[in-house]
Amino acid sequence: MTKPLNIGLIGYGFMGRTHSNAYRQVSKFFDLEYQPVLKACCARNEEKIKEFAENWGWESYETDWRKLIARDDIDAIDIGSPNNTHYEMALAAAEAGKMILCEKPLAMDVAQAEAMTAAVEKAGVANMVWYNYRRVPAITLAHQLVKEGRIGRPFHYRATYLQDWTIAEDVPQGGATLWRLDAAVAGSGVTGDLLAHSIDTAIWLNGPITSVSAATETFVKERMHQDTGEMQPVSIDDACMFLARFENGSMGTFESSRYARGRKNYNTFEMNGEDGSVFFDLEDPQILQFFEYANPTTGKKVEDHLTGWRRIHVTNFEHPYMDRWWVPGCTIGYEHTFTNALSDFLKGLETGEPAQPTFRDALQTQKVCDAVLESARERIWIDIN
Ligand code: 4PW
Repeated sequence: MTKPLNIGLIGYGFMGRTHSNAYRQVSKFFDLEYQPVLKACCARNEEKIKEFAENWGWESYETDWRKLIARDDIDAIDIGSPNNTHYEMALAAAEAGKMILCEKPLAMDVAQAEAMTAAVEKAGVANMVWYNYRRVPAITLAHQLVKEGRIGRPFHYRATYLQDWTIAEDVPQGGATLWRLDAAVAGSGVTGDLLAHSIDTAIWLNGPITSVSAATETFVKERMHQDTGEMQPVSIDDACMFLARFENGSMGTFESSRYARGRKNYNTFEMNGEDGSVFFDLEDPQILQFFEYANPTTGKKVEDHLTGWRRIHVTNFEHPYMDRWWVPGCTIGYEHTFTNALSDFLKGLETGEPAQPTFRDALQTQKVCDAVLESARERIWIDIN
């Protein structure tokens, strides 16, 4: 027996589109008890949200998010609007007893993230944060291999997240489309926008981060505001690098920039353990590279003529999520990571085993982000509890 789950989506930008696509696709590919219904979407600009609703097949729209949350016919609120709106909306949605799916990063800072986590836990509502890259099948496979103990005791974790779209000085900041460059709306620059993904993946694969030492840089000091046309100081971090220590004794390096010419969405990680290593690069998304310190036939721990890095094409039915999509060898893409995440959330409602990352998991990522920014400001190591 299937159960409808009425969704109310806030936001119609990039993430509004990825989420809408997931709601439309998920029941067609996954066997689920809960079936999302695209009940209503919401944004302040009526012309834009009406067009968005028609394009994606939302049954109705609202221009006031409080009205959306108050509607009796909405079961779950999806917060896909800019970062500075998450806090107020999540608190109101939890208060109204709605399930919440929230875009990353969870909040502007740890204080907000803590209050949001307390609110959903007090209300007892299902919650998840859209750290979608966990649902790239190759990354999920890396998680599986690490948890199976195949790389042994971890020593190193190395992550990079590079883009190049803000190099030109005449890229404006702020406004509806460039709020990621405005710290008052985004909370931070690459730390919250890009490294938050790397941190989420790192914690998932390698456990808690206990201390960090960071440096940030803002290369272009002033930009024109998109709405007012006025030149204003740039307050975000354009680039951030940090060292990390993990609870399990391993060490990490993280680097992110929007000034890495030629890099568009270069999200990589490598993890080196006593018995093996894994490497992933989002520019080659269907591949997981795996090095096993063992003879592949006998399993004996030796390096011999058969030892070497394997490029695993993560496109078989045996691989995470892939039995739900096409046939072996046929790849899936960026948008599928959101559909995979949504299927996990809906499965979680069915089984009572909440899909991760929950708000509580994302709070931990927020703690690392805040510690990174503080460390860069103060030029000291910061411990994370
Ligand atoms: O969350 C991130 C965004 O804000 C993304 O995963 C990539 O970088 C794509 O857009 C930005």
